[in-house]
Amino acid sequence: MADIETFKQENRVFAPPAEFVKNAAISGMDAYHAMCKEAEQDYEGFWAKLAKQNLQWKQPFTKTLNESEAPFYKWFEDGKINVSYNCLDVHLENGNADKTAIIFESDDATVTRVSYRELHKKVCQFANGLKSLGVKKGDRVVIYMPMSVEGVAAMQACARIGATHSVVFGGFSAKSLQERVIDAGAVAVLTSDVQVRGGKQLPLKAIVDEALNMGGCDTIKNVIVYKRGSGEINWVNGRDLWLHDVVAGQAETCEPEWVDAEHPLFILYTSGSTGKPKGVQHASAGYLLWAVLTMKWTFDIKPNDVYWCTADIGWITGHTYIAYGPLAVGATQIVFEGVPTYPNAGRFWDMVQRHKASIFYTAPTAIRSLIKAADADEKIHPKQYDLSSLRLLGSVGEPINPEAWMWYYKNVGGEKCPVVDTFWQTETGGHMISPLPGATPQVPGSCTLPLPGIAAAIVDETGNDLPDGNGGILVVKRPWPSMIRTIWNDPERFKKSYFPEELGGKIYLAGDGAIRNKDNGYFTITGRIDDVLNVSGHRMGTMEIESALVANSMVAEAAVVGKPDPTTGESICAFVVLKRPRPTGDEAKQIAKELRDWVAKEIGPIAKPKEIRFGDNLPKTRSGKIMRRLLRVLAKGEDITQDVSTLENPAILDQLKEAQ
Ligand code: 6R9
Repeated sequence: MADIETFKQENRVFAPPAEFVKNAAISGMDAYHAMCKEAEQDYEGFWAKLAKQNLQWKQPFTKTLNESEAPFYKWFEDGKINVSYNCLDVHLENGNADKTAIIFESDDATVTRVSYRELHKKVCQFANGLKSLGVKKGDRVVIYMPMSVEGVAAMQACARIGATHSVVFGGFSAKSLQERVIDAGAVAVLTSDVQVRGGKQLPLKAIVDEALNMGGCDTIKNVIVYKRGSGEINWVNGRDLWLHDVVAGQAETCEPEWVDAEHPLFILYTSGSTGKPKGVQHASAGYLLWAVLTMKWTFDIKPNDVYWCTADIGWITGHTYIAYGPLAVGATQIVFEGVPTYPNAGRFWDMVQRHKASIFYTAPTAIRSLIKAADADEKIHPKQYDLSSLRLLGSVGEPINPEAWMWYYKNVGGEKCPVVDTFWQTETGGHMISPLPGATPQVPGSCTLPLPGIAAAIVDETGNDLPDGNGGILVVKRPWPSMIRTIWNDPERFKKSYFPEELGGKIYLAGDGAIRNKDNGYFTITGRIDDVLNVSGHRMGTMEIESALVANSMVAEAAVVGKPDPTTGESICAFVVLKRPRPTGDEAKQIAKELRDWVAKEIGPIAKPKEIRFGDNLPKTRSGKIMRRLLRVLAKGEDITQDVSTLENPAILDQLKEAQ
């Protein structure tokens, strides 16, 4: 897809429209620089002021930042707060009770509107129901639910009673779910009978049953099931309860549980460079503060906006920019159950048109697949729809190639909407590097500049600053309120992964490479520097997939690498050595299919290798290390030009050259 024009255009600059600048929360670059300066001059004062202005505290904090146990930083630690109170009750008190909080559109396009008053009631009843089952502050609750008002309410209900939620994306397998339940020591699973996507009902409760039957999940007392579908499901008496029964007759108000600012709001598992997913732990107040500020700064949210983030609540984007941020600022948002291609690939544009969405936030992989679809079928091209309600576009999850950026800007935004390319991570809690729509001139493919208060920098392997124009390691030099607090159950891994000694132990290592432009200081993310892949904006560890493959009794050895893919960004390519002789032809095809299905069962369909190549061995150094660098070249279909003299078995490269 990328053509040479793309690269010629990379110096194109798109200034925000004057009208946008005039009304923006942060208006013009001078305002941006002034805020950065304020943060630099009095870092704690900057954050303290914002935390007082933007959050409602039960008990105000007196200490802003505690660095005494760095890198276990604490923010606003003696303050008391409740996140759900800040997302719901505040709007009932300020006259916005009847404002629409959620416009829910189901897979089959049934639309339900829920006001702040109604959502508050739903959350309170849900919270009271959880309490009636004995769920209390500090307990962990796993949420394995589809995109739904109930899914958002489940997260808010946990926050209301001080239970720490761990949302597991509905695409993860029983095995992945079981591992997360065990690691978190959860007391309950909130799920639904099915999820509906693209006209099909897919089981969810059955996967929960399978996970809990695998053993080790003894901490689970209840499974609460939201009824979404129509069919019969398996039922475990005494453990399983319908959500409608749990909430029936519950009081419509629920006094929030006031928790310490640092109380863990949630755990969200994400992939790292080793086999085991990391339970990223976030705090309450600091996380919420950044969710609110970035809604205001990056999304320039206004009372009349119709905001739409297309992420799933199973990912961090769905946490910060669906379940918490938009509610905390009292916005009206669209929550969508379905997929972008059903009933056809014009679904997003049709929905923007029908609901008059004004802010639209999606992933480059979705944009690229919709470009393809629009090229193939004029009828679902964005130009066929009235998208004039849009005023701001956003991108998240992976680098957006300039060509996709330009298409988005022109065809969706009508060349009048700023595009905010937001760089951030599960661990950062919210946006880190992004244009401000009413200030920053945008350059396609660059996430531009750090947000005020975010000390992003580019360093070498020993932590020294690199001059602009040099590619290096992306770090953040000062703690910020919404940063990861620890890895659940594994503080040592937290230190090693994010605050490595090689970099001095106090600066945050993002895990991405980046380069800063010499002229304007703009950042461009060059991709992960560890063994983490990004497939359709989903993070996956190569080691995780390798462990799944070798867990199959046929497999002796496996190495997984990423291969550039025009639609999904990267695709998964696995090199596999079987215990039996190397298969070819139909046998190879058959075994490759079996292994793909195996990985889907072990981790989830999103982790299925697109390509599997079999060899008698893998390219290894004399000390036995697999040379993944060479495998990446082979996966791309390129010839190896590197020195292979340290390779023990160079002949193997020919065998692995081609896909079977
Ligand atoms: C929010 C989210 C994080 C990784 C991150 C990076 C990539 C995200 C990006 C981007 C370039 C952007 N990434 N946004 N790369 N430009 N605007 O996606 O969190 O799932 O934890 O993934 O995604 O590689 O390190 P998460």
